[in-house]
Amino acid sequence: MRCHACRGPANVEIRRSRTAYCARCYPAWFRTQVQERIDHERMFRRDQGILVAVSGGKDSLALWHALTELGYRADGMYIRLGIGDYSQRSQAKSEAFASERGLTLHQVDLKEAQGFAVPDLLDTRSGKPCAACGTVKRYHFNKVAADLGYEVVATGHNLDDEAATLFGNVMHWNVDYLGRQGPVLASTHPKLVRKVKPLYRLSERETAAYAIIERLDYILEECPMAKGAKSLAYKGMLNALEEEQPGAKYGFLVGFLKQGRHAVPGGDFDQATDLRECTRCGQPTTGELCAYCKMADRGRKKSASKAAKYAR
Ligand code: Q46
Ligand code: ZN
Repeated sequence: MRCHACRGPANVEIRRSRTAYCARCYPAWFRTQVQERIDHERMFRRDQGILVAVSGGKDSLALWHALTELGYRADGMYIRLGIGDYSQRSQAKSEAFASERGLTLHQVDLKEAQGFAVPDLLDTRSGKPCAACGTVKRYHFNKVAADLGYEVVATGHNLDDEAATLFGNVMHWNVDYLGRQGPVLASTHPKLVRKVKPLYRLSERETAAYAIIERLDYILEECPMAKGAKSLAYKGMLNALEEEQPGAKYGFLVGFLKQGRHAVPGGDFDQATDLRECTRCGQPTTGELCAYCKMADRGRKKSASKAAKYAR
């Protein structure tokens, strides 16, 4: 195949659009896709401060790289989740990325600041901490962004992530989540920062190709807690379908966003506005105590009982 831009030999094939690019032209194509989504979905403007949620993986580092190359004012934020060696290695990759480019990386150390780590949050039924970990991440990215005056939090969710989430929500008919799934989550409270996903139409393969061609040094291994997660099974199924029908994932997600979402209650996006402030931490919530504060209590208890066991 020939490169769609320069007609030289191609290196990266985009099967769903039957095009391909060489390694020299590919990064510009990728960044054009990102820019086009930012503009089309009115994610943010050039004069706004963006906080990128960084994990040390290819998606978040590719996003941070693309945004800075496109001239946006984007700082990073990393949460030390306390997941053993994996966390240490992903922290090192995130710090190296920032320092090599002179970028600002904010950090929160969960154990130090909150008295628990993600492995203290295992769910009794699933045996996994992922649902709670998601709450931890959303809470701290939002809080740091709001406290430091950023106008938007950008995450590296790609097409594969979004299609797998959609698949899971359809499988379980999570109508509430379906109504909220999209590339932009508006702010409905002064302490709730706007959330955006500029890579949502780019596949994991396309993001990986960008990271490799741009020589980004990212952590290759997956979080050890992800093993056996339902989302991985959904991704596997969607990949098998994609092999047979190039463009299936894209059609599934984009078709839903264009047509399906509006048919779901709450799908036109004006989220709950009856938010008040958590009596303990002051963050927006619908109840008296926010979900994070309740969960953090459980985490601290678990962490203390583990420490007592070791002391014996
Ligand atoms: S970091 Fe957290 Fe993920 Fe690890 S514990 Fe689960 S949710 S798998 S993206
Ligand atoms: Zn709270």
